[in-house]
Amino acid sequence: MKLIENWFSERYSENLQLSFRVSDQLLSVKTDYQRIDVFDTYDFGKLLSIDGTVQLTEKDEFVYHEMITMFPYYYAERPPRKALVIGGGDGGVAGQLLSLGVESITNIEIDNQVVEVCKKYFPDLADSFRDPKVDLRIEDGIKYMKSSREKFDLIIVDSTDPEGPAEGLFGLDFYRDVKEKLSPGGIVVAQSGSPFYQPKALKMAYNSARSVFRNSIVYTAFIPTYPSGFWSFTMSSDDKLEPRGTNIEPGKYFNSSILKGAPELPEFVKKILSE
Ligand code: AG3
Repeated sequence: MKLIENWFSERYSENLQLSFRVSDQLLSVKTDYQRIDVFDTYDFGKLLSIDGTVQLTEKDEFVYHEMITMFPYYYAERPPRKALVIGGGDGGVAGQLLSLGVESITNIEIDNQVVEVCKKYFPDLADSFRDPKVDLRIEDGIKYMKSSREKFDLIIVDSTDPEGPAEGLFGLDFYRDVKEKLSPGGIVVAQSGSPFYQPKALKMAYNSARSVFRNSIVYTAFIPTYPSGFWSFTMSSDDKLEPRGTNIEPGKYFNSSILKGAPELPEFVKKILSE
């Protein structure tokens, strides 16, 4: 008989948390940047947490990874051929880009341990790093943006929340550097937090993006294991942002109606963006 129940909880506030019952804790390491934990949960499969916040679970990672790659992919005027991923040390974004046929992917992850942990516990995602089309570099994304001379058709910022190492990825300075790295008509997209619980994160990303780019749109997706289950992404370009509606290959979440509908925002989110 099992006497003890184990739970992992992400704390949203003093008064609120989301808890997963776990059958096992597979790993807990403190790296130079953050704490990484892997749990085996009953309902969502393996779960990766960084500094106590859910990064992905086996069961629902597809929503986030499809929406941060397929969505901007089908907004680009021409199919993007060269992409840059900032963060994304689990390999999920790189994997989606490969499935879309992107020819060259540079992936800049600050924490080597995230990559190592994901190779071991989430091989379905991290195996994308074995593909020769993916150039994985362990480097600070903010510094890379300042030093590199390369240009990209699509830049994807797959970061943690704007606390700790990722904070600078939501700021104006970073977006100025991003603009320099985009080829003509290029698109940048970033995860921008839960509009309900993290309106500041969304505001920060949106305001930074808007000060630098001619066009920015916010779109949302349903991600059950992230705070409030309702998540935002901010996408920008100096070119017009319009869906390129042809030959859409649906994913498990993404399809042509989501491409049209995801930028439709509830009133409280519009309010955050206009304040
Ligand atoms: N990166 C975004 C995770 C943000 C989650 N925040 C939270 N749980 N408070 C996900 C990495 C997946 N490639």
